[in-house]
Amino acid sequence: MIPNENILSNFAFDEALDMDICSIEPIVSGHINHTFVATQGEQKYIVQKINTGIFKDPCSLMENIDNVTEHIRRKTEAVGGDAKRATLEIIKTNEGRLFYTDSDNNCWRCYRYIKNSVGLDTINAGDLHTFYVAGAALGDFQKMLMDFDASILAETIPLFHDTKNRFRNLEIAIGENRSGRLSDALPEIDFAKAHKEMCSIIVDKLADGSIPLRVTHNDTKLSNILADEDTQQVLCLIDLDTVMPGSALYDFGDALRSAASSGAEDEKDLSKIYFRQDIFEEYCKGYLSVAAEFLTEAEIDLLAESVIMMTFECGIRFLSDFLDGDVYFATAYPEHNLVRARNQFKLVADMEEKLKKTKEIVALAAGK
Ligand code: GN1
Ligand code: MG
Repeated sequence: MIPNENILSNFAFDEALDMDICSIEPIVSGHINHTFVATQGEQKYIVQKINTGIFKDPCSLMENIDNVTEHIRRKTEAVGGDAKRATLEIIKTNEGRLFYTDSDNNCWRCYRYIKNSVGLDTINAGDLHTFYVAGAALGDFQKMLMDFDASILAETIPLFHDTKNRFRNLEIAIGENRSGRLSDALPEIDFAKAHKEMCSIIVDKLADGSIPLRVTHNDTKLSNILADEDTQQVLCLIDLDTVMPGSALYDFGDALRSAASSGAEDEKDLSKIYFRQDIFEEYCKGYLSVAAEFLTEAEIDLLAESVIMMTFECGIRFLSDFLDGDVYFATAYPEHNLVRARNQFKLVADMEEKLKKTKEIVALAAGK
């Protein structure tokens, strides 16, 4: 559904958008929300329809984003930085609200497009230094939010990275077999069951306090890091929908799940999918160049395992959704979620084989 004048006229843009001259282009970004770019002369905005099937409380979602972006804006200004490029600016509605609900109950939000910005995934693909920069960007994000009061954040998706709960959901999906596809996924189900104990690695340590609760981004792929197209300097992390209290390990592990894969998340040819330890090493060095000062020993000890765990978690989420009949992730063809699950499990198996070396890389980068 493309946003029309009835929707766009509710936002306090610099100048009202005139549908005769304004262009609205859909952009493919992620599996969850619908995203468009609205351009009118020099003005450019991101317009998104929030997926309220998944984000059931859009008010809390937008308050989270507003609170976090305000914190980043204040801190950036305090050190004389350019706040307009250090975080996305929410364009409020004419009534000063953070999003607009249309007559069909669709929720819309707008951000100012940061000029000359591109996703880090599109910069110098293949240049290892990009991964160092991405790791440092995650460290900076976490550092910037160290003094943010995480208790004011709502859990926009409850139990989002509670991997034990994700596994329980998989068991329910297997038991219910709602799509009737169970027999297509038997090897993947076996793989998941054989790795069940992996689910407790982070969750149990968070629960018993041996690793700290921190503000986490929860979707740290390279395309969610914006950089200046010319200077290639990192500007900010975007897609703050899942900013919640959690573990720094979620963000590190999830970033490398995608960044350190040799191929796309839905590559069908599994011979092309393996764990890029060279990328892991660069990212880890960049990350620890910032984060070593605030991470605890226990967190650093789990960095290598976190990558396996987060890849496994994503795999079981895709597998559950395949068994449930593709009710969560957007899919382009019927086996898409199964292809994704297989792909993630292939990566898990390769990461497991390489774990000893991966841990040595972490220890070296941490100066141990
Ligand atoms: C979803 O839609 P996107 O790409 O931003 C998902 C992430 C997964 C990712 C896998 C809210 O993110 O957790 O890692 O797909 N986001 C949500 O590609 O579930
Ligand atoms: Mg996302």
